[in-house]
Amino acid sequence: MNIEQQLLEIMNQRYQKSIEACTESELYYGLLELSKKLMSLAPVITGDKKVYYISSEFLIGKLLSNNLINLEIYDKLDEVLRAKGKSLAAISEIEPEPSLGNGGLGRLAACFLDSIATLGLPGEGIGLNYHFGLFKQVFENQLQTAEKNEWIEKDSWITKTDVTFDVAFGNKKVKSRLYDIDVIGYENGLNKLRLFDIESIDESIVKDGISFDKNKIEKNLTLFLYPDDSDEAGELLRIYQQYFMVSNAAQLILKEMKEKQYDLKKMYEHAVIQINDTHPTMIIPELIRILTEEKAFSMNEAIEIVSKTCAYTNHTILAEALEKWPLSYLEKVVPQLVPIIKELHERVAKKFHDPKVQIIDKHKRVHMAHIDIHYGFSVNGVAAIHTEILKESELKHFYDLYPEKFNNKTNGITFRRWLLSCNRELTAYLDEVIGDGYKKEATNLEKLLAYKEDKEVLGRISGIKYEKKKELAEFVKETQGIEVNPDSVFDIQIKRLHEYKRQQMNALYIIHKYLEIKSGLKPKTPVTYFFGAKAAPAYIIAQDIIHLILVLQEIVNNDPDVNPYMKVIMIENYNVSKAEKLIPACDISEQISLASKEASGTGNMKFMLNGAVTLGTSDGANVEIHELVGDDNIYIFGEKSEQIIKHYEKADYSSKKYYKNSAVIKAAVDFIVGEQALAVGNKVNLERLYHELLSKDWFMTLLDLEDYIQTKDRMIGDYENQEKWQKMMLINIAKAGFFSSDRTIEEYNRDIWKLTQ
Ligand code: 26V
Repeated sequence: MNIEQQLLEIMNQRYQKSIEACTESELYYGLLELSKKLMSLAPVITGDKKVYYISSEFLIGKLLSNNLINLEIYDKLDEVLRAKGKSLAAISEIEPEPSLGNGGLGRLAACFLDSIATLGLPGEGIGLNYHFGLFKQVFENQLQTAEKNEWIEKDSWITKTDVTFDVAFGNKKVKSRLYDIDVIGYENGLNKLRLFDIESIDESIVKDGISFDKNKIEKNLTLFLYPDDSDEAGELLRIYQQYFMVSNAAQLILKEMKEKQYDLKKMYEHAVIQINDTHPTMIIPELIRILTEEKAFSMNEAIEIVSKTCAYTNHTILAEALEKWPLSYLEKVVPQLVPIIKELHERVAKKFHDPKVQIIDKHKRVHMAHIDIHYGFSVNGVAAIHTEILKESELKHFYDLYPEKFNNKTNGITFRRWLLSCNRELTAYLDEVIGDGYKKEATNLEKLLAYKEDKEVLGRISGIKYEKKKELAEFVKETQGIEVNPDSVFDIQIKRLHEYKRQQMNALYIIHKYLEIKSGLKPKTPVTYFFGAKAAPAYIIAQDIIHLILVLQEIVNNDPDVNPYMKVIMIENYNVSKAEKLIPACDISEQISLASKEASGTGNMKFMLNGAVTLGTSDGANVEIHELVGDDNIYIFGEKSEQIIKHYEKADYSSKKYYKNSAVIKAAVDFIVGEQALAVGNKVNLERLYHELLSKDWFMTLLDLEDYIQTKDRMIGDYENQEKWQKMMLINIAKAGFFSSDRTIEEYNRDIWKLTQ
């Protein structure tokens, strides 16, 4: 039976209707059934050794379109449905987006699962099945409010398995169940994402917004991703979640080892565990505990086996994101791990006397990253500059001890989602011009360079950009009721809200432009400034920055003097699906973190691949983008990481100095607490942000502000020269091949995992 007949049969069985008569929703569920059936027939990827990618987040996005692409039936189905007056793109919209991740770390895990399967490598993701996941963001009175994000439906990609385990904590025991989501490689076989849940979950304990009783572990353990940890109960819950994740992972891995009759002594020949940031670190003491207590290994043997199996990826140098749990909390939640952790600590303390490399510090806090580094065989950063900073400053003391463990794996993105699926028009045109070889070997995109002076090709690429801008404008009109001019420059900053990412610097630029226009300086080119960002509910200054952006949206968009020249759009509840609409429509990609602070960034890669030009600091993967496209095809500004690190060492940065010495900076900062802003916004939020910028400004916004303004003005000016701009677009697309996550995964496999095929 061909695909069309199979779909007809499913629709007929489910709804006794023809395709023409079915609703988009009915067609979605029919296609879900069809895809699941086809995926179940795909060959399971097997091998002697498997990678287990343990992660607290998997930001997988909607799956229908991607799975159809990877099954190689998207185009055919698109054609069949179109002939019957239906749109596959519209049908795909029906799917609720899984809420299993927060930001870059979770999205990277999802891209990696796609690439692992695409390369035919045996591997699975292991994580948790959060019922409400990351909160849903709703704007009310120019403030972010948080609601539960209900995404799990009866009929979905998730398959309930009959695998259950017991997980014991110090004072209680819960039963877990395994749920699977199939991961199909592009023109390849099948792997799985394994998500654990508690059997006794109780969704009804969530009261207004996202509040719930944090002490009822048996009911709440898998309700939310990163529940508020501003009190002790919240921190304990995080530890419960983490141990639940790794206890299940350990039981699953050992179950497989047993089924395959592998010798546990040689576990590392069959399993490699990639620890995604510090959240899954307890897998190390947990495996050692099981091997010594239940499998009769000596402590020495157990430590050796586990250390040869586990590898750690660091995703941030921000001290506050490097987890340090009070030993007393671990004693409460996982007392069974405490003797193991103490033993691991003792061994380190005996060998090394430097307090900076100890596992338990003098305040009796357990440094999770230190466990990973001492007792794993690999430590990797996620972009060249990030790994260098780890080696030379943040983790220098460890690098001195174990230089051989450190390696870099510059992040990547799956082109299936971030080009083939989200920008079908550009994909089709690239196929026409350079053939489709880039889909298997991404660096083939360089073939495009032969056309960098070709007016026809440049015009077509820019025409596709214009179509995507019109689509985004329509979407914004429909969802948020704001009129957007597709002839304006689309300047986009979408990422988690954090002071180091400096959304506040972008906001200050907007204020500066607004004041310029009000004073009569009319720009040639209109610009639409887009933001998308969620802020952790307990992160006060981040909430204030969102407030400022929403206040600016209100002021700017309702001022007829400036309206023809600028608009501000804060996208509500930014998520993967919205990124898929924003990225193809972008002209200016904002990557403006304080140098040294953004480990890599992956949005920067997605934008580049879709023909946006980067406005960025020398940070994370921007540095590698810069090297690839050259000075003429990127706009780099701001102080370099070496200088920034020195500022921190010397503690010599004073934001007030910049404020006093520059009339432009002063005017922009003062606007935050000026009459106009206070007429629209809240005094408390705006004043707090104003004082933060003047008294602390830990991430040095004012340091780079003038350079940012000048560089951005020059960039917008260059947009006028369309010939120049289009060439930059083409070169960015052509050079994006390096950032395919297939390349990243090949490197992980070559240097760390060493899986045989
Ligand atoms: C830490 C914490 C600490 C407690 C509160 C909740 C929470 C959530 C996440 C994290 C880890 C953040 C690390 C992270 O997301 N890093 C990002 O990783 C991306 C993929 O490597 C990278 O592109 C980004 O630059 C980096 O910020």
